[in-house]
Amino acid sequence: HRKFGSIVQRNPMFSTINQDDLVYFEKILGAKKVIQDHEELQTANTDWMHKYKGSSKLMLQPENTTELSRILEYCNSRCLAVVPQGGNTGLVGGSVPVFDEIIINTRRMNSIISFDEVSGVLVCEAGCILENLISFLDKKGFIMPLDLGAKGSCQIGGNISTNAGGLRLVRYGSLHGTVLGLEVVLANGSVMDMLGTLRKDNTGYDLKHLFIGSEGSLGIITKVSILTPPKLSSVNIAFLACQDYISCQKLLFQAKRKLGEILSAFEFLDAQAMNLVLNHLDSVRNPLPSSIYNFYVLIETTGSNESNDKEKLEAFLLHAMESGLVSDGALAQDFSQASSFWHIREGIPEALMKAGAVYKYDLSLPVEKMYDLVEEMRIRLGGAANVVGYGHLGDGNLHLNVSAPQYDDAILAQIEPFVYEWTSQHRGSISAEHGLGLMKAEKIYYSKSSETVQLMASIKKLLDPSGILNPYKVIPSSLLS
Ligand code: FAD
Ligand code: 2HG
Ligand code: ZN
Repeated sequence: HRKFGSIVQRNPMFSTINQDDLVYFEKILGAKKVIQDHEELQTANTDWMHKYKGSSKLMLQPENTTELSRILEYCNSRCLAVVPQGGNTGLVGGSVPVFDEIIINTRRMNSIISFDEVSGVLVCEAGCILENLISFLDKKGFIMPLDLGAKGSCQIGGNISTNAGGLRLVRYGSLHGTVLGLEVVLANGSVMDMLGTLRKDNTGYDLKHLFIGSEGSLGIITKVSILTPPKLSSVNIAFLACQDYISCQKLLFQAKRKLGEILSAFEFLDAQAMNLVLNHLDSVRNPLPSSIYNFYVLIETTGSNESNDKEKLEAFLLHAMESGLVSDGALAQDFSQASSFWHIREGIPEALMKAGAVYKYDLSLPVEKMYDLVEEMRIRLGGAANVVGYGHLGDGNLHLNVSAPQYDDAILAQIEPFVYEWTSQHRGSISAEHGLGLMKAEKIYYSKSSETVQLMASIKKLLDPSGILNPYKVIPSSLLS
């Protein structure tokens, strides 16, 4: 089984499903939550990019923690491998089976359990779709501390399992800070109630952190408690053009100082990313059509004083233009214009999909070095592919994407291992926010020491001795056999 450079073999220790298994699952779940329909399975076996495809014959959709616990207890006793799946928007091949693993989809676990308007703590089930949580909170005058382009499909359980970063991390921090509690079902079916709602709790090891970002390899998240910030009245968005990357960097430096307490997003895209969106997404219009620029920056501010915030942002922009950092810019005048600016940035992954084959790299790098990699990659590939750079500049997170008409081993050989070696040499991370999944399980050593990886493997073996949870992902398989 060859998946974009890495060869994986089915672990012969795993059983294959038989008639007795199906009878058991139907008995505990009822027939409608035991899915064998070819079309539904086809969708669930295929990832968002249509790059990773499994061959699972079974998807289970438990409705509550008890059902999920009984499924896992049984799978563990039978040595049946499983893949936890939320919205299936993951970008590293982590959310689909590699072979015939049973898909455990959390979409039916989608209730909001409680919301405390004083503390802003939301407690809900893991299968709640992010956008539904955003809408629920909006009515209460709150927002989710994370936002991302996949919000219409991704689930909060999937977000936490990947430790998704997204568009507002620069302001509200990572999920390791905002997730206050989790309920998790372990491989053997035992339910870990860590669903605290407290900001502060230093009673021993804070084990919930093990499950934030572990991509379903240690347990399945069933409930979540998360701290949500109040919705503030004044939001402003500017779409700016810069002629060179150094200006983008200087703009970030200035924005952190001059917009500090109201800065809520600082995103960038290069001309190649802008062109992709303009060429492939019908609804997108260029807000700065008078010229072609090398870089675009999207700055959002969120605060509580409309006149003050706007004045502050306008003064910042005026200064940035006068000093030559910004060549052109537009300030959204209403909600619809603000959405159209966001649509450009959030639409890049979709535009890349429409353009053909895509090789994705999600890297943390020192901001001053980040764009050198994009330029070096362009030189390496010559005209063979379109190299696109964009991402969460405010967080030091580059999304390097290589777009080609079709997948081609010769292109891949030009990109890897170069991209990982380069990142490692600059002490970056080969997975800033998407996770390792199947794509990068074997590449973990580029970002982690062997002692650290060994400890991860020991933890995995402790929590999941038979290795049934999301096999072949995150940790090199050789360490788990
Ligand atoms: P899935 O894709 O279903 O699963 C992801 C991983 O989590 C898998 O390993 C799966 O096994 C595991 N998992 C899922 N649910 C559970 C659970 N309940 N318990 C345990 N394990 C579970 N990511 C960012 O960080 N920032 C972005 O800005 C961003 N933007 C995106 C934009 C687009 C258009 C797309 C398609 C993806 C984007 N992503 C982004 C990728 C991101 O990882 C996912 O969108 C999201 O966090 C995954 O949620 P999901 O419910 O779809 O999970
Ligand atoms: C984003 O920020 C997502 O848009 C996707 O994390 C990144 O497509 C990518 O490489
Ligand atoms: Zn991103």
